[in-house]
Amino acid sequence: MSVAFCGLELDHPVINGSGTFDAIAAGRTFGAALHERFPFSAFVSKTITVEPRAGNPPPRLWETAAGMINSIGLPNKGLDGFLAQDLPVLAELPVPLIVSLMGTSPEQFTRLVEGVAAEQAVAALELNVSCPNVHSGLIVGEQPEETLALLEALRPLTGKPLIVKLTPNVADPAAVALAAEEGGADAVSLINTLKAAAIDPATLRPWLGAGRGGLSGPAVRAVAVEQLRAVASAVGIPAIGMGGVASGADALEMIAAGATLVAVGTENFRDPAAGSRVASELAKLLESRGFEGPGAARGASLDSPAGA
Ligand code: RRO
Repeated sequence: MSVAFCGLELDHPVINGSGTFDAIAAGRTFGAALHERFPFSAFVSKTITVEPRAGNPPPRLWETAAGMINSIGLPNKGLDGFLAQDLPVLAELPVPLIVSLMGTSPEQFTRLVEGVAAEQAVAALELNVSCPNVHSGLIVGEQPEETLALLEALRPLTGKPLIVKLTPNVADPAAVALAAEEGGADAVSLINTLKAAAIDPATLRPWLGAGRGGLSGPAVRAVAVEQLRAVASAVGIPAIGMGGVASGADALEMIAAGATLVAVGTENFRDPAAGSRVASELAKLLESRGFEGPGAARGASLDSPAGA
């Protein structure tokens, strides 16, 4: 089940989606058992920004049929708070650490990359250019030109892997992925959440404090599979596939759509051990289907699998 990803050797292909598993809180709850049976082969932290943020006004969650809408709004301690308080705890995790970053300008991204990449405990960086819940006037990942310019600014700052988290809220995600690759990204991850809203049936006003949010869970999986196939067919860099993965069969579908790694997101809220379960179900499924490992099934659904 081991898999090579951007120079990292991972025990299996299942990781977490950023912001869907609080490893620090889980450590307080589960103690040593968390490290003994850590559910993911690498850990992606919740996105941080340069300055601390309080997040969006409540309510921040709405449960939908087969999913949920979040309007969390990126609450975090800011770069200095993360480095001082969170990183020392996350550095103790038994798997490689990927830190997720978001800025509203190239200068902010530069400060974040410079602050984080120098830390020995950080294996790779994920650039979140796709958060639907922070309204800065420009979502970099909605435009290939902005994505390319951002990568050209950040690429010289670090030799560590840069993963670009793509938005599904565009007509052509493959064009953005290609721009990320051209700018020197090492991998892409997709999908972030789909723009969504819910109306409070009692008041007929928007339920979420911010008026809208991002949809995740099984409801979005078919959208993710379509976009993953399009992106994996277009680029030569590896992709992390996510969007409603809740079982080994879902993970195999992502792998067949071209994913090198698969991230579990919303399902972690229902079952904190979902990552381990998805990985073991995937292992059994691969074996029963006669695949030697996840790599053997990668891109099986594509007309021209990557590397073919
Ligand atoms: O914090 C959030 O509201 C959030 C983020 Br940063 C993101 O990238 N995707 C999402 O659905 N929510």
